[in-house]
Amino acid sequence: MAEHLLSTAVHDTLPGSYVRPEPERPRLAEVVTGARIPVVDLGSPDRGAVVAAVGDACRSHGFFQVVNHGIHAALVAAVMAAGRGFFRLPPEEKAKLYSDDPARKIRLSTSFNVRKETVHNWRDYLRLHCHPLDEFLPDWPSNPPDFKETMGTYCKEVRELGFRLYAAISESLGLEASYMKEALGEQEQHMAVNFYPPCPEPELTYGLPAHTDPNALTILLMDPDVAGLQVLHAGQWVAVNPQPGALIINIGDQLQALSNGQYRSVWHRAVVNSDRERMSVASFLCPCNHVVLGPARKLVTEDTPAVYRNYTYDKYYAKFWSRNLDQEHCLELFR
Ligand code: AKG
Repeated sequence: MAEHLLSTAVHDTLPGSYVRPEPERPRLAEVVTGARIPVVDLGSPDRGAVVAAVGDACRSHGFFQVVNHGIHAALVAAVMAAGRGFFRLPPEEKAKLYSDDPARKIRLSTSFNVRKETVHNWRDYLRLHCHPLDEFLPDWPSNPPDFKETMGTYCKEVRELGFRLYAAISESLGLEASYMKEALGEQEQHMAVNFYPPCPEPELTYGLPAHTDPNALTILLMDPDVAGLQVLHAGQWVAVNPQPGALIINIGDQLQALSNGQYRSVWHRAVVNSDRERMSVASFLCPCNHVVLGPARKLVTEDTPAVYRNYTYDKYYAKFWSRNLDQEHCLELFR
């Protein structure tokens, strides 16, 4: 129900339904700060160097930042402003879009899956299907007034950026540049505008608990000056502090499968803080629902047998939403 939204009220105490059991808490004091996840300069004229840097980052971290990515800083700023403007709308206006049904293609919701979960997360989110854009745009929020145009333009540019990244990722695996894009079929695209209000007891809860992304590739835009995203690297949680103007890229479960496990869909989480609200905009490129997915043939050899069974994304995605966010991915192992 819409009254569950966190963004409609100021909170002085953390309700019990958000409190994680002691062993599951974020242990913020143990998080590695000041480390940098790899940076890839997409503006470099040296294609070989870009492909090598993407491959290295996918192997070592599963996460990287891209700079000189071609999406204009003014558009990025407008996207953040439109998102914030949306969450500042009066409660009655936001209530019109509220739904806790994961099957709804346009919805404002809270936590992750309030129908299933036992402990909630300190997050509201606006989830939008984005492709084909003309099909969904009419039902997107019409407030703030520039929301549709700004977010629509951003979605198209992000999609193109994603396709450029697929080419570099394919090449870095020794595949044709077109491989990933073709293997994933006519792709769906979703967007989550995540809003994390200040939280009275951030050490007891999460904005989003540790998870891997079920889609193929995620392009994340976030407040550069409010920390919150953390990635699991070498057994430790590492805080991500993006360079100004950078976008964060991560490999999702589908690229883990297509790469036959060479690239990992890495665990990440969002923590909250007591002083400042935080916003992020996650763009998810997803496979076509019905194409058969599985390890690329060229990557399956006698020495590197197929790690995953073939499957279709519609079944995969249904399984993803039927469980808790912080469970192991649902790729089925051969062994
Ligand atoms: C997601 O939307 O799946 C995220 O992981 C968002 C992380 C963030 O807000 O930094």
